[in-house]
Amino acid sequence: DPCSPKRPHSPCEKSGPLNVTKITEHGKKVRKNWTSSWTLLQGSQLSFAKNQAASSSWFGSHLSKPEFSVDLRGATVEKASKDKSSRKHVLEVKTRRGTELLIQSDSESIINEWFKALTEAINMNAWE
Ligand code: I3S
Repeated sequence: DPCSPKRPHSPCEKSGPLNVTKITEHGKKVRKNWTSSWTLLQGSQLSFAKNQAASSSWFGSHLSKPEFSVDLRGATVEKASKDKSSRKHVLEVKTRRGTELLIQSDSESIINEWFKALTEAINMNAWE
C-alpha cells in the first residue's frame, strides 16, 4: 500500500498548519469553532492536533496526540461555497460518517496543495 502510514515518507503523507472547524457531527449541525491545528494526512487518516500556544514553533506538535481524526474512505472534498464561510481559501470535507469539516489557510497555494493531496488520498482509498 503506497499510502500506508507505516511508510513515513510516502507521497501520501502531508502535514502542516491549517485552520479547521467542524460544522456537522454525526449528521447534526454544530457551532463553528475555528482552531489553528497541526494537520496530518496519512493514508486514509486525516488528523488534527491543537496548536500548542506555548510553543514557539510547530516542532513537536505533530508528535502530540491528535485532538481528533477522520477517516477519508468514502469522503468527499470540495472548495467550499461562499455560504459556508466568509473566509477565503476554504475546503469542505464530508466524511461517510456524517462529519463535515471546513479547513482553511490564508495562502491559496497551501490550500490548493491540500485540495490535491486530499483528492488523491480519497481516490486512492476508494479502492480499499
Ligand atoms: O457560518 P456562520 O455562522 O456565519 O459562522 C461564523 C460564526 O460561527 C461565528 O461565531 P459565533 O456566531 O458563534 O459567535 C464565528 O466567529 C465566525 O468565524 C463564523 O464565520 P466564518 O465566516 O468565519 O466561517
